[in-house]
Amino acid sequence: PQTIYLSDYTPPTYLVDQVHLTFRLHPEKTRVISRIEFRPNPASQSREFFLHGEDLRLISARIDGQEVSPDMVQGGLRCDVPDAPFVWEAEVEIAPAQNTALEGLYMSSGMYCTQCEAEGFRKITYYPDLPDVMATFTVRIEGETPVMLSNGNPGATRASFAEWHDPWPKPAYLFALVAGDLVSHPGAFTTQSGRQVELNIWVRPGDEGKCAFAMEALKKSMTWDEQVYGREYDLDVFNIVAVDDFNMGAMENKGLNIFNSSCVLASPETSTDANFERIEAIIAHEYFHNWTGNRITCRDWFQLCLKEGLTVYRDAQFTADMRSAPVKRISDVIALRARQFREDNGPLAHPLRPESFVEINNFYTATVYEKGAEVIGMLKRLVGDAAYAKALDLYFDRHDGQACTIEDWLAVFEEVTGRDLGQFKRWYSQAGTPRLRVSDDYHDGTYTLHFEQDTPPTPGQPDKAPQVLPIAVGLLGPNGDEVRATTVLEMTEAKQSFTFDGLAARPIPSILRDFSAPVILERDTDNAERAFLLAHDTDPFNKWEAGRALAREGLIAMILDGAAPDAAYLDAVQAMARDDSLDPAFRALALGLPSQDDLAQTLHDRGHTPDPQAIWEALETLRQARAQHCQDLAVRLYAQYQVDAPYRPDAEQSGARALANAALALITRTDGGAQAQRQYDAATNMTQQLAALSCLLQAGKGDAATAQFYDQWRDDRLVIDKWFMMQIINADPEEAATVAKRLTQHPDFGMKNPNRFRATLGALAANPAGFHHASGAGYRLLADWLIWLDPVNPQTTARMCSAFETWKRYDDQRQTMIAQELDRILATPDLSRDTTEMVSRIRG
Ligand code: BAL
Ligand code: ZN
Repeated sequence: PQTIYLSDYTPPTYLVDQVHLTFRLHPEKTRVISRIEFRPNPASQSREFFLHGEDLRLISARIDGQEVSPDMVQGGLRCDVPDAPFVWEAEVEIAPAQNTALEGLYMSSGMYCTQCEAEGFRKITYYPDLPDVMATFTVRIEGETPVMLSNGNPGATRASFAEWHDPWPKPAYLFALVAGDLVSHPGAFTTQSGRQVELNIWVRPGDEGKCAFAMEALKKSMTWDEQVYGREYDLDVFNIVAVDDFNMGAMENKGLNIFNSSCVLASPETSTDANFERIEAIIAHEYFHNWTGNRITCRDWFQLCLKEGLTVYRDAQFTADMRSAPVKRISDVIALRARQFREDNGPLAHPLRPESFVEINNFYTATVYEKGAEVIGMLKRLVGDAAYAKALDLYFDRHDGQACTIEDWLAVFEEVTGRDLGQFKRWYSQAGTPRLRVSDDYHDGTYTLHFEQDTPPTPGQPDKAPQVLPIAVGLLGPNGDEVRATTVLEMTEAKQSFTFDGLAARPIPSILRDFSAPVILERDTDNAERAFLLAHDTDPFNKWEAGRALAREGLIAMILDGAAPDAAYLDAVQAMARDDSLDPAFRALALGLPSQDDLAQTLHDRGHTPDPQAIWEALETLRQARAQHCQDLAVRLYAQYQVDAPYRPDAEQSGARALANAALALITRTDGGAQAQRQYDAATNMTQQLAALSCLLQAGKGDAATAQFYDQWRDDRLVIDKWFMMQIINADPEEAATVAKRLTQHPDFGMKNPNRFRATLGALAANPAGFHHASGAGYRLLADWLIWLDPVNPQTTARMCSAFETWKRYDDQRQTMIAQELDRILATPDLSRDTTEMVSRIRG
C-alpha cells in the first residue's frame, strides 16, 4: 500500500465552486448523477486532473456537455480538461446494500445512510476527495422512502423526491445523505441573533421515546457555544439521525449529524448514568464541530487534531460547566492514561500531527483526540483565559470558510500574545509521554523544586527535545493549610528549578495540579505524604491523585513483594469515603482502583515484566481487604445515598448513585451478593440494574440475573450489547476466553454490527487477565475474529487490533504467542490496507 507524506502536500489542481448531485436510490443499483463546476486553482502549478473514486461503476462522463472517456487508474480516474473553468458531469452506479465496510453510502436496518469522513465520498461518486476542496452542494434524492435528508436547508419535497441546498462551502467528507422510514423527535431553537432553527432527532419507529435527553443536550450545546465562544448556528434546520451500524460514535456532517444509536438514544430504564453523560458530551462535540471543523476545516488529514483536539477540548469545557468540573477532569485523565498514554508508550505512538500514513482511518486515535485536547488546555493555561478568548475570536474571524493548518492555529496565539510558540509546537511533532522527575530541597525559608524532563524514544523518533510544560504547583504547610496558592511554573529546559521564598517550614508540594500537563510525574515520596495530600490538598485532582498513588504503590508492593494490603491506604481511603463534605461523585471516583493495564504499564516502566494474573489477584485481594476494612461505612453509604426522587441523569443524582454502587461493590464482598441481588430485583433504572449485575457476576452469583436480563431486554439491541459485554468483562480470567467464544456462537452475535462486535471481542480485550491468559486462548480468539471481520469491515477490524499494542511488555511466552497471531493476521490473503498498516506497526 502507498504511504502518504505530509511533506508531499500540494494544493489541489482544480477547485470546485458548486456541486449538484442527484441520487436515484436503490439498494443494489443506486445511480449518482453529479454536475460539478471546476476551475483551475491559481495556487497550483499542475494542471493534472484526477478524481478519486472507489468501487464505482462509471456509466457516463461529460465535460462541458461533450462525452469523454477518462483513463481509469488506481483509486480514481484521469482526464484531459480545459485550462479554464468547466463543468464535469458523470453518472455512476453503486450498491449500498453490499457495502458492509460502512464507508460511503450504505444500508443499515433498511435505511440508507452515509459516512464520508475521512475518504468515503469517493465511494459515492468521482470527486477530488480532499478536505481543502470546499464547495456548496445542492442535492436531489429520488426514492420511495418517507424521509430523505441531506445537508443544509430543505428545498422542494414531494413523495418521490427531496431537494436540499447547503449554502456553506464544505469539503466532501462533510457530505451526508439519509433516507428511510424514520420518525422525528422535534425541537426548536432561536439563536442569539433571532434565527429560528428547526431541530429534529430522526430515529426508527419505536425509538422516539428515547430522544428527549439528546434534544435537551443539543439545545444546551447551542446556547453554550453562543455564550462561551460567541458561535451561532448558521442554517434553518439541524438534523440528527440515529443509525444502528456505525463505525464511530457520531459524525459532524454539516446540518445533518449522523450518530451511532448508542450515542443518542437514552431512557432511564435502558441507559446508565454514564451513557447519559456520554450522550450529552457527544451531542455537544458534534454540534461544536459546526465551527471547529466545518466552518473552519483541515487543509489535509495530517492536521486532523486541529479540529478534533479543539472540539474535544470544547466538549470537555461544556461537560465541566454542565456537571462537576473536578469530576470531569479526573475522569478525563483516567481515560487519557488508559488510552492515550498506553498508545504513546507502545508501537502505535505517533505525533499529534503524524508525518505519514497509509490509511488515515487508523489515525482517529486517542493521541489525535485526547492529547490534542490536552495541548489546547496547556496553551490556554500558558496564555491565560483572556488571551485564549481573543485568539479564538481571531481564529474564527480570520479563517472562517478556510481549510487550515496547525501553523494557522498557533499564529493567532502568537499574534494575540506576542509569544514565540516555536518550542510549544514540539507538542505537535514529538510523540511520546514526557517523564517529569521532581526532587526538592528546603533551606532557611526557601523551598526549591528541581524538575527534569525526558521523553522516551518512540517509533521513528529516537531523540526528543525538551517541551514547554505548564506545571501548576501549590504548597501546603505541615498543618494542612495552603501556604502558596496554585501558580503555573513554565518549564522549557531539560532541567529547571523554581524557588519559593519566605516559608516558615518545609512545605508539602502539590505538583501538577489539575493535571496541568500530560506527563508522567515521577517523585520519590512516601505514603505519609500521599495520605497527607489525600486528606488536605485543596486541588481536587491532586487529592484524587494522592489516593490513586497510595493504592498503586500498595498494589505494586503486593505484586512484587507479596506484601499485605497497605494499612495506610485502607485508613486514608476510608477517611476520604466517610467525609460527607466531599462530592459523592468524587468519592466514588476515589474508591476506584488503578486498572490492570495501568499497573502493567507502571511495572513495565519500572523495569519489571508484568504478570497479568498476579496483577488481577493483587487487585482482588485489595478489594477484599478494603471491603472488610470499610464494612460498616459501606452499609452506611449505601443507605445514605439511595435516590428516592424520580430519576434524573444529572450530576447530583448520578453522583449519589455512583457512590451507592461503589458501596454495593464493597458490600458484595462481605455478604456474598445478597444485597446486590436485592438491588437487581428492585432496580428501576439501568444504572442500578447493571451495577447489581456486575456485582453478582464478580461474586460468581450472576447466572439467574444474566438469564433474567436477557429475557427482559432481548428486543433492545443496545441493552443486549451491555449483556454481551458484562459477562465477558466480569468473567474470571480462567473463563474469559471461553465465555467470549460461547457468546460469539450466540444467535444474537453478529459481526456486521460494530457495536455488537466491540461489545464482545472488545470486552475480551478489556479483561486483561483473561485476554492475556497464559493459554493464549484469548489471543487466538481475537485474531480469528479479526481475520473474519477484515473483509467485511476493515475500519473496525483495524481499530480493534490495538488490543495487541502492549505486547512487548509481557514475558517471552506471551510475546511469542502474540507474534504468531499478528503474523497469522498479516499472512491473510487480501488483508485490507487498514489492518495491514495497523498490524505491521504493532509487530514493528
Ligand atoms: N469527525 C469524526 C467524528 C468526530 O470526531 O466527531
Ligand atoms: Zn470530532
